[in-house]
Amino acid sequence: MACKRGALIVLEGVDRAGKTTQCNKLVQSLQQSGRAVEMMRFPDRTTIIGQLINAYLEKKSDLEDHTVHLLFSANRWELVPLIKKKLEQGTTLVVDRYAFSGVAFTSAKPGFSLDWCKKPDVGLPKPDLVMFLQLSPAEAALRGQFGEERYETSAFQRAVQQKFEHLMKDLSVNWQVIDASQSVEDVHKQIAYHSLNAINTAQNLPLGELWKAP
Ligand code: NYM
Ligand code: MG
Repeated sequence: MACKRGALIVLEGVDRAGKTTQCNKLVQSLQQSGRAVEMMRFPDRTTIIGQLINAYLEKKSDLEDHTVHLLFSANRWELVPLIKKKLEQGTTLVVDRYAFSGVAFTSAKPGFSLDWCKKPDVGLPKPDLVMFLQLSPAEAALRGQFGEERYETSAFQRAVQQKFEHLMKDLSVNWQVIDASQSVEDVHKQIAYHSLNAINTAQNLPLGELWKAP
């Protein structure tokens, strides 16, 4: 293929770690340096499935826990054709949350194993880089009150953090832990550094499949 593929770059972390701010800054700085880049976020609340998820998160509807887990996964799969097309065209994608949030949030509920939670996302396009914005519950508390959405309590967020820590032990994923307690600018510099490395490496490698044995 003539054109080099874009990189799939994911930002993860508990709520209020600064993912959305940093995704926007990263997209801006990569654009300014002349690179083709677009932002995506999960859940993508604009699709039909996304609207079901949105109503659930806003507590306007109740969904059975397995069901909503599968909807979050389906919301990723429905965007896979677009993700693959963009990457093939040479566009780098900066993604605000991905399957790791899916697994961390559901497995923080009683009765859900990490293993069961990973299954529906096995085979998704594998990110070339996953940056985890690390913020302690104490530091997160300093950033003000939680919103009104489901999952936005400190007890649940602590459980989610522990699940993320399990997921980060998986060395088949290119994890980079970023100290999110630093200034917005300092966090951005590290994110930009890792992203440029990932973009350079990815262009010569085929896109992988998440959580699948090679
Ligand atoms: N969330 C997000 C999940 O529970 N499962 C998933 O697969 C994903 C992608 O949705 N609290 C949760 C994490 C968040 C919430 O995210 C919405 P955001 O970034 O605040 O829109
Ligand atoms: Mg949020």
